[in-house]
Amino acid sequence: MKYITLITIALAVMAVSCNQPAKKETSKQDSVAKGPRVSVPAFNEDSAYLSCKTQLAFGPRVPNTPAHDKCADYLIAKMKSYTEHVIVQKGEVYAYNKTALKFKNIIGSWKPETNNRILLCAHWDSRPFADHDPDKKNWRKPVDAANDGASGIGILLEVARQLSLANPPIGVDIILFDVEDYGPPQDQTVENSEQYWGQGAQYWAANPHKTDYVAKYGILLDMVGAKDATFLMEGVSMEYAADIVKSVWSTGSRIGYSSYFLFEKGGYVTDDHVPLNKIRNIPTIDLIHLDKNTESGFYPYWHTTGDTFDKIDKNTLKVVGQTLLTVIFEEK
Ligand code: AHN
Ligand code: ZN
Repeated sequence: MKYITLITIALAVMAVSCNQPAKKETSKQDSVAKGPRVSVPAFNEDSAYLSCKTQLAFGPRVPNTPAHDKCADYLIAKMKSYTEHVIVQKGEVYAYNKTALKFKNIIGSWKPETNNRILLCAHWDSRPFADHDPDKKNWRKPVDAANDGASGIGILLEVARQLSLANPPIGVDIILFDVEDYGPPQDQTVENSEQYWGQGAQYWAANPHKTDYVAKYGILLDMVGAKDATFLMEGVSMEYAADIVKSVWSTGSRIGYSSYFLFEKGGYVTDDHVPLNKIRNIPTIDLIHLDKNTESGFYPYWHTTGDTFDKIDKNTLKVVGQTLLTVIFEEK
């Protein structure tokens, strides 16, 4: 099944042909010259890379396994080393097959007293099923989830470290969501299957860690570590938060990363940003590697046993991490 539907492609073609101005010719000189407007810390890609590696060393972080428990302890300890404001939201949700899944959403905050704030998030659990592996024998094996999980978390932990060193101009919450990736295997028919994806985020959206929680906008990272990643403008993000998409893409392009941030519409993805937009009304974008040349529409090793540490590229971690830090420190 093609995940990015034909309708989406038709819409994308329309959007490109009707709305998009001709791609601006920016010379290399321009993008180098127009750096950040304010002083922005330098994102350390080695540090993000190492924390990806540490997550993978636990083994696949599949809910209800020892690797999942140990990884949670690691993430909580790291977050507590970067801010005194850490909340671990624990609970239980039910998988498509009625398995009770214990989860931990891990929330770190900076300037918790202000409502002038933004939210950054990614998922830290690993998918139990490599159901898009080219070899059918692997469809019930877990995914190492180097890119699909660990990359976003590695970047957010380094952003957290930077926020512990330099006070941001606005409030920031970093949420490491659990149980994103326990949706039904693609070879099984399940009714209303969308409800079984992004369950940690759904829980948080219905039960935020603070009553009356507000944020100006949110940025979700998903599959943000592969070499030469391409970030298309994802459909749900464009419906709910087009101005945020455009501004993040512009910032990334301006600081020199225009080959990653493509001003081109991609398909609609069922991801953790959906409940944030629909339940909590926080305009939230999905910064996700969408590939025009794969059958799934995603990064080539998505939900395969090939989503391993060797797929992680330090340059891409730097691109995403530096763009996020620029977005944060240019806020007012
Ligand atoms: C679905 O496969 C329905 N959504 C993709 C969201 C996802 C899974 N992102 C990473 N893993
Ligand atoms: Zn996944």
